[in-house]
Amino acid sequence: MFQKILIANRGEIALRVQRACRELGIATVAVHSTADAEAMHVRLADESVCIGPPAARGSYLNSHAILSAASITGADAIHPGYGFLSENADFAEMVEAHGLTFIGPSPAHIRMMGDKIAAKEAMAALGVPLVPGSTGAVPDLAAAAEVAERIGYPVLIKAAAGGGGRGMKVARDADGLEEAFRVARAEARAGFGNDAVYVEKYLDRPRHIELQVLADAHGNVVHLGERDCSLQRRHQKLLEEAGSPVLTPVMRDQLGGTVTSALRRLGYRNAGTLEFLFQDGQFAFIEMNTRLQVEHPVTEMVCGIDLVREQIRIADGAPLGYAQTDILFSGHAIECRINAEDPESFAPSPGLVTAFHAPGGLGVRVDSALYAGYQVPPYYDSLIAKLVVHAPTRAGAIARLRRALDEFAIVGVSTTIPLHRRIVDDPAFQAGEYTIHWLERFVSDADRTG
Ligand code: MV4
Repeated sequence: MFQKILIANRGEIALRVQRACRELGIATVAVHSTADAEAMHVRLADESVCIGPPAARGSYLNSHAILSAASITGADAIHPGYGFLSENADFAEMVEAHGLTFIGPSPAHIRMMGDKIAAKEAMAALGVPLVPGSTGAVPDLAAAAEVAERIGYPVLIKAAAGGGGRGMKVARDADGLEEAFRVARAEARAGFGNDAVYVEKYLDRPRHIELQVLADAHGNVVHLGERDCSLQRRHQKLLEEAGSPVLTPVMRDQLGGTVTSALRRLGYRNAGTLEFLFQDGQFAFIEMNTRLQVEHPVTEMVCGIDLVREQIRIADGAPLGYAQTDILFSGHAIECRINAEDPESFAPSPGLVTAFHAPGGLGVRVDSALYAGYQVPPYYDSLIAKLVVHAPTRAGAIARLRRALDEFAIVGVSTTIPLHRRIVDDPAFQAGEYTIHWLERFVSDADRTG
């Protein structure tokens, strides 16, 4: 087993990885920017190394500084967390070239899933359902028009190098196709240096449902059920649930069976998440994430499996040690992302946290690196805490969530806690009836009604 792991991240996820390391008896190395010298992930690590200036490009994205830190501290593996270098195939390759272990999938699989066209082709060939659309990239407007006529409007033009909502344009009809194609292609070239685009049928009211998988280096693949991540605004998720309010155990088993057999044949290793759109009872694969995700705790709560511990064991070559039938889904979990943001305008709200009190009690988990006296820096993501609740039923989880939100006190910076309180009190949310468009309407309706 590894003796020492360098955690190439900050904030709550750096603490999350440290916790798994500590339970496995592995020493931890924190890296930090000059802005994070007083951060909790630095205080709680066994050792820490300053790797550069506040801007992430010079620090948390500085692969050379991170590899140097690993080298001088004698770390034998690197956990990238989420964001930053977590889905950078070149970084994973450099880590391996230095004789260290990258705690994640192979560079080849990271690279394949980073190319959305390659990811879809691979999944389609392995029997995973897709949204109707072009087979691969469309070379020109005529080819895009041909596909659109075949599948019917509206269609979406997506960038092969996109993902997470960047580089997409809707064409409502044939008249709108030329502009959508031209703009999508120009944005893809400017944004990603790769102007390959593809066409998909536009689904107008889907839910966003993703499936968590774990795969070891010996061909064992299991799924840990789904998360419903439909509650989002401008591609920023705000609240996630496990399981989805609209999935039955039979649907979960069916999707899980398709996905695990595909990943077994692909030779995938470590943790991964397949993203689907779900509409009219049908799943359609859109993308795969080759990292640990922000919302992984809801899956941990319903399965009782520590995903980071599993990532580390898998990277060390250990077999999973359990089969699909050993994984039992128990109860319902909900996560609220608490951001240091104005709950009305969503403008970032960095600054001094003057008081901090986290909720507790049965079925409540708070993942956060916050403390009273901490200065939330303006340079990074505004996520400051994840409130996760677990209860036997969805209604029980909602009641627990409301109670925990009322206990939560963060003073000095504005947070999204008031917005979460309004969401949990909403009848449509309580009924589980929402699509990916629900939250944007909910927020703007509140604007109009004051
Ligand atoms: C779509 C779609 C509708 N139809 N594809 C946005 C992010 C990227 N991961 C894929 N996205 C979408 N792809 C088809 N064919 C709608 C979205 C979409 C979305 C998806 C998941 C979560 C939030 C979203 C918000 C807006 C649009």
